[in-house]
Amino acid sequence: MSLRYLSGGESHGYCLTAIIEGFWSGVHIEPGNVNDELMRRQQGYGRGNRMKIEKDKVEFLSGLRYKETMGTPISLQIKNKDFENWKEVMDPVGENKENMSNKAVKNPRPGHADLPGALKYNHGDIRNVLERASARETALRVAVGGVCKELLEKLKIEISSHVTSIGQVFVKDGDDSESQNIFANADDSETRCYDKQITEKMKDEIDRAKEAGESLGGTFEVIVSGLPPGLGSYVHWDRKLDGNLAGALMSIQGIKGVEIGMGFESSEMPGSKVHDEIYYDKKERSFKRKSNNAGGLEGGVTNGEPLIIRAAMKPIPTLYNPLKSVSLDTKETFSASVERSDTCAVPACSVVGESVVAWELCRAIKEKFGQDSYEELLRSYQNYLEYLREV
Ligand code: EPS
Repeated sequence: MSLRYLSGGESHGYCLTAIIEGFWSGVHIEPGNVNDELMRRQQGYGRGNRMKIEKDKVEFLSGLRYKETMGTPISLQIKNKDFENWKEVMDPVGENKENMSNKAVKNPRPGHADLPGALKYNHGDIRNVLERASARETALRVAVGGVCKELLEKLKIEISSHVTSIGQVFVKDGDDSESQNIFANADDSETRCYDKQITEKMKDEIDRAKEAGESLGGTFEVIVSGLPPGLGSYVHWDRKLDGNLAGALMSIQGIKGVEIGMGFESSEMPGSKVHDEIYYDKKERSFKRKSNNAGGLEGGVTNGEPLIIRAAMKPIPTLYNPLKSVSLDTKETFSASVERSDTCAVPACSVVGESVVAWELCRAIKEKFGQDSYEELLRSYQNYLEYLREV
């Protein structure tokens, strides 16, 4: 039994679409909640003009009746409002190819999928690559993640995120990143940073980059509370939850690094400063840790502590002061193409991060508990929690 989904859609095509298969029946999905997630992704200081055009809204086409899942494939779509402006260029069944070649892209952007994508699929027009490689696709991942969050919330599993740096502006070390306030404040901040002063510094950094025709990357942290121990597995490489989570985050456009818990820093410390001592909480009848440097995962399995995972996003490759590149046709040196773009999309990316983590957690829940309906799932989930208290 597994949970899977496929997606399709180009950035300026008619719509983005996904089909989720293997999702439990009997789960109430509130489209408004999924739309709230989509809205959260569209926020963030440093986005370009595209976000003024789009107002992402999910449409469910199958798999639900009266907002309740049936266990059948859930098809959903998000229309691209900008398609109206790109109809002639992006027409899936157009006749007049001239309309298409008017907007052909020939000069690949360093750092983008442009060149390797064109070489791989034998495209003379790089638009065929960039339309799909674009981070527009992440709107869909957030919609799928929104469906998953509806289930996770019922199991009292909560996912949040916040931005920890943009360019050279960092959140100070030593802050307690598990505090509830952080996430409420992050949701109110234009850069998803919980600290008001640092938010202002991040905005200045973005303004400076924009003025210089530059783009900026940054880091963010996703934290999940309420996870039971035992999701994922140590028995085989492809069932290790840390590997699957890292893979999911790395697959987001622009992500160049992922770390869990203490991450890279743990390689610089002696073992006694890294590993989290175990004690037994008699009142709660559960095994606990005095610290959480493992970030909630040991051996690819959740250990009952909050999951803490961070990702680093590189600066967006589209530069208004473009780097040198080579024409696909003439091989002459040119400035790379300038497509309209964002200066910084780290705040949006942190919401995408939550969504891909939500998906991977639902997959791990399906793997451990299986079941077809929500009622059955809840029963076996609760039985397992009771077993843990009796261990
Ligand atoms: C993107 C380029 C921009 C971004 C886009 C990702 O799009 P456009 O070329 O239409 O201005 O706005 O992000 C989104 C559309 C989105 O929804 O996040 C790119 O090249 O990756």
